[in-house]
Amino acid sequence: MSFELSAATQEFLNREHKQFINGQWVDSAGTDRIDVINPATEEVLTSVPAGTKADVDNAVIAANRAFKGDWAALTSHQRAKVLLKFADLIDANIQTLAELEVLDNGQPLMIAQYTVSGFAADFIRYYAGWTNKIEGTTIPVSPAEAAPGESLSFTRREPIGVVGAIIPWNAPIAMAALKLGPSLAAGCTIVLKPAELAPLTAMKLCDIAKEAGIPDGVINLVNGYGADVGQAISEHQDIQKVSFTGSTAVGQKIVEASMGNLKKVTLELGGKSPVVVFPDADMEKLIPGICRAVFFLQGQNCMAGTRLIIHKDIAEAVIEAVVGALAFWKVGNGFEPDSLMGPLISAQQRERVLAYIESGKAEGARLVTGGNAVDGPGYFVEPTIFADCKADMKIWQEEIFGPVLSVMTFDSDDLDEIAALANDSPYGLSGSVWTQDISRAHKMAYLIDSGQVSINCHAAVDPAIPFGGNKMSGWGREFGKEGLDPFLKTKATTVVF
Ligand code: TAP
Repeated sequence: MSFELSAATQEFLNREHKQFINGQWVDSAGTDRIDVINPATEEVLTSVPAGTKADVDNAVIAANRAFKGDWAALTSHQRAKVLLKFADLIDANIQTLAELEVLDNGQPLMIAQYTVSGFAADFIRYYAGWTNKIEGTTIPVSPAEAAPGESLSFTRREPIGVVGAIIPWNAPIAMAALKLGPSLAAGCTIVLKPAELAPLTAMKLCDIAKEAGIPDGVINLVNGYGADVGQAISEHQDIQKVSFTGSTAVGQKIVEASMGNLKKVTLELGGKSPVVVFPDADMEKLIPGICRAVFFLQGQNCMAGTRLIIHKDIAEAVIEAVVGALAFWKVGNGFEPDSLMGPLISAQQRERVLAYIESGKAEGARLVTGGNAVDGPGYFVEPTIFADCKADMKIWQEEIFGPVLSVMTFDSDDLDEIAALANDSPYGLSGSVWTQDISRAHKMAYLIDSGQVSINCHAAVDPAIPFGGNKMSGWGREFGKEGLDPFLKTKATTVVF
């Protein structure tokens, strides 16, 4: 496989990577480094500092200064303008950012290009539009014994302060944009910790933000391990809010660590989303839809539709058609033009996924296709489908975060019974319903207990559509206007004339 990296990508890789604090790349207070591995080749691409609490302290000082200083001094129109420039420059750097994402995360180039432009840039642009629309309310009461017409009560929406953002490795640039967009639009400043397994595009975004004119200290990035840097952010007394995307287990640790100053916490956590299919589903939409729902990003996708709950009359035909469609889901290096599935992120993640596959076999599920690691360098795993699953199997209950679809059938018209199957999970992030019967579609969507339900598609995502989880899938919402609210606080003011 030969792919020539752009000069800008090569130049970025050749740099000595540091921490981005107060608008400058600076040395870490610690000396340890973390190798950044290409998951498709297992080669070391570069290394980043294993940051320390002292790095976080320095980043928070810079973020606090900018919060009260240069960032607060901009009008909302000026803030919008600089964010729009940031978005335009993300688009202008699409090739470098996409190449770095493929090298670092493994996803196919075409998907990386879409993520950079169709998601990250558009996400920043969407939130740039909110900067001058953050409004309070007037409240028609007469408090403090004022006569009617002789007082005014109103609210202001103010930025919450310095935000700590902790992100995972599965869609790195998308996750960084997800945190930067609403926090900066609200007027907050940020200390961002990328995942140690995929930090490169978040670092490149810091260069781009500086070029766009975002003042020094508004965006700070501290590389390092979650247990050190992530923990220091979660505990920090001068961070007012943590916005986290990652596993449920780490989300719980962050809640504990945040208690010292009762900082506000938003959590986007795991999922095990149901794909509920009725016999009248449109097969032309359904078959590619199931493949995308589960195999997009190699299944390392919190929204992945990994539990297929399908009427027994069509189950075998649909499974056969999905297996046929996998001919298009070629597994390979993300730079190969026809790859649709790259490697998993790490050897550890591959072992974890393979262990789930073994447990599926041991617990008696029927392996329909896949089930193996792919020979050669790289952490590739075949797209895998298990039929005849039972509700108590690990592959049915637990989030695998890999390319594994588990199938269970139903033989009933009782929507409550089908919904009980769909809701039999500690998670509640996404889900989809496939039918051409509009009443059944809406009733079923209503019954599914998750933050997002799609009808005749899976995981419809747009910057304007609120996204987040019920149950163990999280706290709060991101995206859309609701995604801005956690970065704002309300001040109620009353004046008596
Ligand atoms: P995690 O292990 O939870 O890691 C996420 C981030 O948290 C990483 O930056 C990690 O640092 C950091 N971290 C680890 N320990 C920490 C601690 N004690 N305190 C603070 N931060 C800590 O998740 P992952 O393996 O990267 O990602 C997979 C999980 O994320 C899946 O469960 C998936 O469902 C979920 N996810 C959810 C969503 C949404 S939107 N709901 C989106 C993507 C992924 P290091 O890894 O650098 O050590």
